[in-house]
Amino acid sequence: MAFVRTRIRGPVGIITMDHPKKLNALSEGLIEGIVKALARFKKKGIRVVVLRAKRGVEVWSAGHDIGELPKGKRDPLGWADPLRQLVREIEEHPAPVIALVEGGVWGGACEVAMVSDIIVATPESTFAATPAKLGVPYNATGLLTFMWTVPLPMLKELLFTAQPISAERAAQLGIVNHLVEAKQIDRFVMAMAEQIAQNSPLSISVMKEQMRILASAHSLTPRMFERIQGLRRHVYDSDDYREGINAFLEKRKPAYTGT
Ligand code: LCV
Repeated sequence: MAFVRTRIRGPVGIITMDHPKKLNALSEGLIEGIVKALARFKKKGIRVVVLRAKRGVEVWSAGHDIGELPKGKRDPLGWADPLRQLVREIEEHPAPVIALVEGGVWGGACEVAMVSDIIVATPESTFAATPAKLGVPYNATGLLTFMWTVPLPMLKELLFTAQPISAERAAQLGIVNHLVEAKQIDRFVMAMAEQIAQNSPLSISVMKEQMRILASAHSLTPRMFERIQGLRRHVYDSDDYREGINAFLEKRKPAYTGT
């Protein structure tokens, strides 16, 4: 599988993102590798999945591959976008997914870590939610993932500043389950995975699916949904949306005009 390596250790399946050239940006190819690994693990009855990067990386994942974002006039985070598919695959995967985080987690990769069932991170890790920095209108289910994980005032600070927060702060907020030193994190995560694997996989998978259904139970009327889509379209049709992407690709700071 391109950009992804997998390993099975007893009841635990390990997926390692491995595209250093692009800092594990969530490109279509890297996401395809993760999705295929999850499908293989499901077939094999794997009881816990660990999603990680290679040891010692500075960046766990740089988030959505910015070069793959549409250049405007199309929803950048629509249903079929690979990032949206990946988030759904993780939340619907029958086995718990533990995100073993080391390094910087950016943009959509924050959502990938937060939609995972458990996050174990090294103290040096950081988390940055970046739609505002790029001028991107994040999508409704994506914001819900964040809202389930981060207290609203803190989520607004994360989203509006687009600045990284430390794993320590994330742990204080309950976003990160455990902070573990880099030299112990492998052993810690494997011990937790093996502990979970000893419990009833049926009970666990059904509780995971129940919590997903209950958390996403919202009385959103068609009128509300259309308003959300209209607001988002105003953004991805804007000059600012194109400016955010072009500025990144041209390696310069964006100059937003609010138009
Ligand atoms: C493609 C990349 C990327 C990348 N895509 O190394 O959440 S939303 O709505 O924003 C959503 C749409 C989303 O997730 O958008 C992406 C959000 N991600 C970010 O804003 C992070 C963008 N990357 C960076 O800020 C820097 O790369 C960090 C700080 C992660 C690392 O900086 P550093 O100086 O160590 P470079 O920037 O030089 O990156 C190394 C190579 O990886 C590419 C980048 O273009 C460069 O490629 P070249 O060597 O060909 O120049 N790269 C980094 N991030 N998200 N490509």
